[in-house]
Amino acid sequence: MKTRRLTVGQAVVEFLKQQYVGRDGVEHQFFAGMFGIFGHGNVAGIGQALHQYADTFRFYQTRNEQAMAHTAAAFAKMSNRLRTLACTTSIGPGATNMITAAAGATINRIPVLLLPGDIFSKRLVAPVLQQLESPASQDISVNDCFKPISRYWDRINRPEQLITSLPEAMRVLTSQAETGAVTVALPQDVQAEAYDYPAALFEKRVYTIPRPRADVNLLKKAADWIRASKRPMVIAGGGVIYSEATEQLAQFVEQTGIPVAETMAGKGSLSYDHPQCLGAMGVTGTSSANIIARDADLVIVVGSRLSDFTTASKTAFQHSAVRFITVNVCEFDAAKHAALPLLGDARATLEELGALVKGYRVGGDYAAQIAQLREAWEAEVDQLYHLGHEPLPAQSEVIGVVNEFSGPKDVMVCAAGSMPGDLHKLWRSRDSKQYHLEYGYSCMGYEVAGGLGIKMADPSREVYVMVGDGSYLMLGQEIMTSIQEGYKLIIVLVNNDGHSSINGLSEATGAQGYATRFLYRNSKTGQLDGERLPVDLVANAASLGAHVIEATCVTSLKSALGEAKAADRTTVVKVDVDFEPRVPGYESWWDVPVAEVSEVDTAQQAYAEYQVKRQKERYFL
Ligand SMILES: Cc1ncc(C[n+]2csc(CCOP(=O)(O)OP(=O)(O)O)c2C)c(N)n1
Ligand SMILES: [Mg+2]
Repeated sequence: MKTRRLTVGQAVVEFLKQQYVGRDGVEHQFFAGMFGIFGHGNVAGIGQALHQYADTFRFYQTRNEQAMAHTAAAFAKMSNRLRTLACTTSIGPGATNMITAAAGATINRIPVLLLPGDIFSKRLVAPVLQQLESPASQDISVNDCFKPISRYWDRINRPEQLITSLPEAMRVLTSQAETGAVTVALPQDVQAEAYDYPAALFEKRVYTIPRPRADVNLLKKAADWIRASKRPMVIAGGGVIYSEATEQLAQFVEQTGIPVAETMAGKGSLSYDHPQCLGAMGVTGTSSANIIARDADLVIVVGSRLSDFTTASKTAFQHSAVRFITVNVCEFDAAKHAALPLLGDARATLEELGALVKGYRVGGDYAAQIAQLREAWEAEVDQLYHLGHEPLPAQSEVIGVVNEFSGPKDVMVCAAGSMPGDLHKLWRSRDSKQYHLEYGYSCMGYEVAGGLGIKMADPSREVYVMVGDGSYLMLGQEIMTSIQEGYKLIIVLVNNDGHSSINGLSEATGAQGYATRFLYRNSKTGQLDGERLPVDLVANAASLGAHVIEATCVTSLKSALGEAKAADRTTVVKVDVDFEPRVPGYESWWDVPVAEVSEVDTAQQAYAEYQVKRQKERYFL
C-alpha cells in the first residue's frame, strides 16, 4: 500500500483540499478554506500544516470563534449547502466560543466543520492550561459540550483514527438530511504526531448530492388528496431554496393555482409579485398567508421543519379536517403533523407531483380570494414603507428604503431583534437568495459575521447587513475581517437604544418592557431607568476600519446608501429609528408563557389573554 507520512494536522488539511461535491453535473470544491484563531492546541499541529500548505489552502484569520463559525454557516447557506469552510481553534475557551454557532448551524441544518483543539491524549502533563478536570473521568474535556449540538462528533486520540473519521464527517456534512455542525476534536499532542497514512485517503473524492424520489404509491395518494382539496396551500421552506427547486415550485403552483406561503428560510422561493405568492407564513406572517392557512383543508409543506414561528405555535391551521403532505429529504421532518410523507428531494418531487395532478386547478372563488388578499397585503406594505413617521423614522420605513434601493441580486441578511419579523412580512424578495435570515437560532451576532460569509460565497452580489444596536454590540468585530480580506459589506445599523423586540414581548407578557433599554442605573429608583447611555456607535464602527455614515431621516438614508454602494470598503450606515412604532402581527400568535400568578396588574391581564389565545393550539395526530 502506498503511504504518506504526515502529521495529523497535515493529513487533515491534505484531506480537506481533495473533497468535492457534485449535483446535477456541476462540481464544487467543498471546502473554501479554513477560519481560525491560534492558541495552544492548534498552533503547532494544524497551524504548522496551514503554514506549510498556505499556497494551496486558504486560511482566514478572524476575531472571534463564534463569529467564524457563523461566517462558515452563512457561506454554506448562501452556497445552498454545497460548500463550507472548516474552523480551527485552540483548546478551552477558543473551542467553546464556537458552541453557540455550532448549535445554530445544526438547528438550521447547515454544514460546518469544527476542528477544536483538545487536551493531551497522552495525559501525562494533565491538567494543562484550560483543561476541565473531572474526578469521575479522564476521558472528558470541554469539547464534550459539542456532542448534543453536532450531527457527528469524534475525538482523534490516535492518528490512524482519522482514516475512518474524516470520511464519516464528510458523509454527514454532505447529507441533505443529516447535515449540521460536525465536530472533530483534535488533541494537541496527536495533532503533531506523524503516521504513515494510506495515500488513497488524499485522492480527490466527489460526493454526489442525490435527488431522491418519493415512494410512488404515496405520491399517487398525495395527488388524490390534492384533487380532493378545495382550499390547498403550499408552505415553502428552506429546502425549496437549498434544492434549487424554485422554478419547479413556480411551475407547480402556476399549473394548479395553489397559493404559497413562505417560512423564514423559504422566503424568496417565489418572487413577491408572483400571483401565487402570499408572502410570509406564521407568527411573523402576512395577513394573506395566515388567513389562507387558517381555512386551508390541505397544507403541502415543502422543505420545512415546521417550527413554532411557521405554525404560529400550532394555531395557524384551524380547518377541522386539515391534512398535511410533507415533501422532505429528512424522514424526521417529513413525519411531522402526522403528514403524508413524500420522502424525497423538493425539485424532483414537485415535478412528479405536478405531473400527477395535471388538470387540477383551484376553484374560481378561492382564486379570487387569493388575488384580493394579495392586493390588500401589498397596499399594507406600501403604507408601512412610507409612513412619514417623525422626528425619527419607523423601522418599517428603513426596511422600505433598503428594499427599494437594493437590486434583485443583492442579499439582505439579518438574524435577531425586531427586524426579522418586520423583514419577513415586509421585504419584497425578487430572487431566491436575496433574503438571508438566520432564524432557526435567531442568534444575535450572526449578522455581520454572516454577511461576511455571504459575500465570500458570492462576491458579485452587494450584501446588506441589517443589524440592530443590540446585535451589533454583541458581535460586530468581523467588520475588521471584512476590511482585512477586502470583502465589502453595507451594514445598516438600526439603532433604537435597546432591545425593542424584547421590550414588546415583555409588554405583551405583562412585564412592562422591564430592562430592555440601554439606560444608566438611576440612583433615585435603583432601576435601569436613568439617562440614555452615551454609546457612540459611529465611532465604534469607524474604529474597526469601516467607512461610516450617519443617516438621520429617510432622505439622508437613501443618499447614505448611494455613498455606501460607491465606497470601496465596508461601510456602516447608522440610522436611529423610533423605539415604539411596531409593525403589528397579522392573524397570528406566538406562545410565550405568562406568569400564572402575579401581584402586577399588567401580568394578570396578560395571563387572562394568554389563557384564551392558547385554546387555539392543536395537536395533529
Ligand atoms: C445571543 C442571543 N441572546 C439573546 C437573544 C434574545 N433576544 C432576541 S432579540 C434581542 C434584542 C435584540 O436587540 P437589537 O439587536 O437592538 O434589536 P431590536 O430588538 O432593538 O430590534 C434579544 C436580547 C438572542 N436572540 N440571541
Ligand atoms: Mg435595538
